[in-house]
Amino acid sequence: MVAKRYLITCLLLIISAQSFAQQTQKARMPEFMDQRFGMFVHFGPITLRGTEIGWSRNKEVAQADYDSLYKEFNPVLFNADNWVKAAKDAGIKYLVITAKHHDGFCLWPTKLSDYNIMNSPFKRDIVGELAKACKKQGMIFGIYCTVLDWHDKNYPIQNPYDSTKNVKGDITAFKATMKGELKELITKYDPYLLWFDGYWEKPWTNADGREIYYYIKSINPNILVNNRLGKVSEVLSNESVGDYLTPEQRIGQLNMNEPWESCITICQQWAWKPNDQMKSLKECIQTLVKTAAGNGNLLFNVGPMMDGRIEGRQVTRLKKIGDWMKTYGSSIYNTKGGPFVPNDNLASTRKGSKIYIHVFKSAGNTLTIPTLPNVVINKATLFNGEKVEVKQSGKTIQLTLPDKLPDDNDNVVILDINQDAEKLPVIKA
Ligand code: FHN
Repeated sequence: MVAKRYLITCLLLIISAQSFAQQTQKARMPEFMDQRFGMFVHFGPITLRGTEIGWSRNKEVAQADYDSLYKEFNPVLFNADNWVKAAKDAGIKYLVITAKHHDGFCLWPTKLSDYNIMNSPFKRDIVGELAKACKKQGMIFGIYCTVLDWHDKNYPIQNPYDSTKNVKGDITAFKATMKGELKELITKYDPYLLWFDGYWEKPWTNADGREIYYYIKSINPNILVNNRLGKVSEVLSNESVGDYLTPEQRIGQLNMNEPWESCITICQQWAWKPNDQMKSLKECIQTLVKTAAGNGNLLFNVGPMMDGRIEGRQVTRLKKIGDWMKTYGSSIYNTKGGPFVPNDNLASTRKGSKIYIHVFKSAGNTLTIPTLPNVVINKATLFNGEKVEVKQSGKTIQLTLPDKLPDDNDNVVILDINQDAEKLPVIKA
């Protein structure tokens, strides 16, 4: 009888913990999605070679060489405040650092492994200094953690390019290490979100992902966790593990029902690469706009150099994005995507009784959009207040744009309508 009562109490506790987790995460998610623009930072000893983090191990860089790079890793010009300032100057609201990537090197003084920053010549807590700088400058702080770890002897896959190097491993011990590291990261740096990655290899199961997910929520139910702990990544379902979707190196489809965030590089590689091809200002701005217009966040990646600085040309590009956001930010932050499905010519965001039409290409100075059911457009203007003529004919609306548009990257027409635009159905433009 006592055992039965004890069992029921435990079950009630777990259920209430789970529902409390869902409630608080539910509260944080809309706030997170209002931020719309984040900075992803891929950083580690591999910057000494300029090849890709994790994946160049056993490829461009021999394993023994790769695993010894930390002995030379000394980013003396690393200044967390400068990284956060570069992000803020771009209009970025949250920052996610790769505390541990697939190569297993830890950028914080973990007790779980000697393969960490305190055993490099640098001997400073990069994760800790970034967490502090973010708090000081009012930037939301997030932490990237790999699931797979090719450096950990308990993880069966030691070299993804050569299965003959696989070992028996011990996933239970591997998960214990992961839990220990997560406990350190959560209790020491209080991250707003945890960004997992590397769930795709055989040794890792959906059940493993779920176990770690509830372990995290048992420490802090508020923490948001992306959908890369489990094995299901395309949808949010009872099967999937995680709070939001993460399309990679592409702008996600318009999705008004499930929170999503696209992670995209400002150059080509995630970690720093000398002379890596960088996206143009127009491409950067239109990538952000099309993501927001699809109702998603953009996590924009930079790879700082081996000396700890973010390349000057990337800082300049970010600043110019910030200049654009200074004018047009209200058409991005705290808005919803739609009602028009983005295409090569236009995209739209909306807030209250305003619809922001983002014009990428227009036929001459006329832009045609589909009529919005039962909607009256009270006024149409550019952001600088210039009037835009509206003519409705049949199923379409013609907007007559000024001959000279104020912005080369993306011009925004504000439609003031007679109702809450956020309640309008999605329409193909
Ligand atoms: O393998 C990683 C890659 O290095 C990078 O971290 C990206 C970022 O989302 N994710 C993985 C590739 O899918």
